[in-house]
Amino acid sequence: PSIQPCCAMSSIVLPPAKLGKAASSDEQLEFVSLFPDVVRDLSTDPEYDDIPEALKWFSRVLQYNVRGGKMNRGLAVGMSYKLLAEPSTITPGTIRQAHILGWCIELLQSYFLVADDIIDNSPLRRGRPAWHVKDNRGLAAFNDAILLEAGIYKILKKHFQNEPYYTRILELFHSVTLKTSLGQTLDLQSNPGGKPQLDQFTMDRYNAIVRYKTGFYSFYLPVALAMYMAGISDSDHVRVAGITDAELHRQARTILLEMGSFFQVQDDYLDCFGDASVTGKVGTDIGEGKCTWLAVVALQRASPAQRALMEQHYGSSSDKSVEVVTTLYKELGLPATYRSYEESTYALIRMHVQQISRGLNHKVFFKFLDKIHLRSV
Ligand code: GPP
Ligand code: MG
Ligand code: MG
Ligand code: MG
Repeated sequence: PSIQPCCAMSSIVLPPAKLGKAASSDEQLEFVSLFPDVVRDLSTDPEYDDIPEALKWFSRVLQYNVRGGKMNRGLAVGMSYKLLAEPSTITPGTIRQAHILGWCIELLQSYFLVADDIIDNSPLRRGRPAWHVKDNRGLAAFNDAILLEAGIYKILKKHFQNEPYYTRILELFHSVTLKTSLGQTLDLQSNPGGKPQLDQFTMDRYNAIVRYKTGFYSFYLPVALAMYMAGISDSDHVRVAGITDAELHRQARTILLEMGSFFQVQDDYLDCFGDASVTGKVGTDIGEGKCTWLAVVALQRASPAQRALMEQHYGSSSDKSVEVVTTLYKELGLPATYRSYEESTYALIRMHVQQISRGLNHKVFFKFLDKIHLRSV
């Protein structure tokens, strides 16, 4: 796709300090303090000392794109590892390894976001110009996305190649990347050529999109990595009371994918009704004609006249069309429906965690869930 010159929005720059919580806890400080090592591993490699300009650019790409987010995914690896591993195996060294895996997820996330912002024509990310907009970088930003992805495998090799679980985590990164891009494929198939296919905007289709594009990499990946580090290997090995490692992974995946869908519904709601000075991004879903939770619920409720308004305005990025659709969402009562969805889904996921009687420590799930409940960012 060609990149349209990005509207007035590209000049909006918000203070990054407003994004997420400050690194206050020891855990966050510990995690953040490892980032310079990750940058150093990637940008000062003697293997490439014949091309210092490229390494210098790589360092710049990392500094701009990997930092500035909430780091929920990255932090979740260490947090989960401490809850899941045999206490005698938890050392400063293994905690550091868990945090390095956390940074690999943050690299994966930055790779997806650079690509996603090109795809979604989004001008702002984390309160700053999206990378493709910054300094008119345009589609050259796509190469930087590839750099970010390649960085993951270099870090994994350097720090994990001698670990018994190296192949498992490598394959997990590969399979999660495939699942995410298949989710992104479904997301893009909702509006081929920029024309939204409203008759395909069903809740079933929506659920498939968000399960794949968000759930695996944002929720299952961090916990699964911690499980592998803790020796829970996705095999037929029987661990507790007849439960196999494979069963524990299935259990975690089921709950974490539910959480992922919950998170993406929130993301869709905030795209339209969130405060850009808090979310650090400006909504583009209506203009881009995305199959979102709001659009699906609106179409379920719309009268024929309201559906005609959706047909006419959804997928058009003019201020007028975005306003017509936003007003329609309000008339259909979507903000109130969202609030009740958020409460009931939160309660439902909690209940599903509590129903796990034999298996993983419930705190792994609750810590994650409580971070996203009632979020505005
Ligand atoms: C969220 O969609 C999904 C992603 C960021 C995954 C992207 C995956 C790729 C393979 C590129 P979104 O567009 O709603 O996210 P946001 O609101 O943050 O732009
Ligand atoms: Mg997208
Ligand atoms: Mg997007
Ligand atoms: Mg979004």
